[in-house]
Amino acid sequence: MKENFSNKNCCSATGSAVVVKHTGSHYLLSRLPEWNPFIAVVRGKLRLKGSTSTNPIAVGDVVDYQEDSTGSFTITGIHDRKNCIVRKSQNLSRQNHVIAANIDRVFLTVTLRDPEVKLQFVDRFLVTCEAYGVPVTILLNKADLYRGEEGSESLADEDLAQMAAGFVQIYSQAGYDVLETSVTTGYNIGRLKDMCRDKVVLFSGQSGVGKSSLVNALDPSLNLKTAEISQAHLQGRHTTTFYQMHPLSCGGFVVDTPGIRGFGLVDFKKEELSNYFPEMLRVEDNCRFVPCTHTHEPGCAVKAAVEAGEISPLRYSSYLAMLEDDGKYREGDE
Ligand SMILES: Nc1nc2c(ncn2[C@@H]2O[C@H](COP(=O)(O)OP(=O)(O)O)[C@@H](O)[C@H]2O)c(=O)[nH]1
Ligand SMILES: [Mg+2]
Ligand SMILES: [Zn+2]
Repeated sequence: MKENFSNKNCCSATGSAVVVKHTGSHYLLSRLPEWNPFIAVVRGKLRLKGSTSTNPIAVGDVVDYQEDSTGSFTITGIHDRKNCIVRKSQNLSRQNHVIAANIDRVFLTVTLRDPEVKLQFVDRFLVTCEAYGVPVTILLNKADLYRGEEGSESLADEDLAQMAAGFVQIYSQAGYDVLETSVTTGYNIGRLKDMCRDKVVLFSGQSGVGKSSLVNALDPSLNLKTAEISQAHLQGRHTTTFYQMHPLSCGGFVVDTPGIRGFGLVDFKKEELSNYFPEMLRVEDNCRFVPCTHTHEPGCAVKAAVEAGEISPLRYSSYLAMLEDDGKYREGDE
């Protein structure tokens, strides 16, 4: 085949690149970490390497592309995914929708007030991240609501400050990183920037916690809309929702998922659920029975750890509630 030099501006005739946007009919690809998006299309059905199933291509997927003689690009293959975030449909078709692939870190954003964090929502979300193999950091945003001015001893709100300390304690004890942030004061925004550098990250959490504000604080040029009431209408639907990746001026890339506050709960076997609670996974080898559901079995190391204060009783009750639910929980059930 003769070389085609008609589209030399950014791309060679074949190669691999990352999907940075999907808009119904076509995809935008860029060879990260370069930011030079170009259009590509899929013809026919693509098979995932090493898998017999067909699957839609998601933002974050690494794909192979080929340029044809007219200078347009076709996606010819998808690379294996490091991880992917799947959203279960709430309708009867039970179809799964891949939100994003190859995410380096999810920032689960919560606030103590406006809106008030629901621990069961947090715990379900964390279980989902564990099941998908996506590293997660919890951002406790709006820290200005309870923290005094930098360098001063005074606390803005003692009660809220105590709740914050309790929250941080529960989740650090479970093995998660919790970063308190404030867009208003800039508190820990620098550390957040450091965590995003050269990574593909995603912000998730309930509406109103400050996801868009945080992303704008990382890179004001993105100018994402904040406090958007219309977002409420997007929740629970995904037909009109397109995901896309934005480059951050501080380095790294953020996947924007409009209207998504959680990912729903994955299907799991009852005896596997505790594997998705890191603090239970750590001790369950010492349970007398294998498998152990950590409910009624004698000699249960998890229950012993709860009684010894090594596992938070709140986390344990979330675990029990999830066992009871039997996977019935779906996103939007807050
Ligand atoms: N006090 C305070 N308000 C914040 C902070 N971050 C965001 N907000 C406000 O919270 C509201 C929701 O923010 P937005 O970014 O739209 O939340 P999103 O729905 O998660 O994207 C807006 O009114 C923001 O100004 C913060 O750190 N402190
Ligand atoms: Mg937003
Ligand atoms: Zn047990």
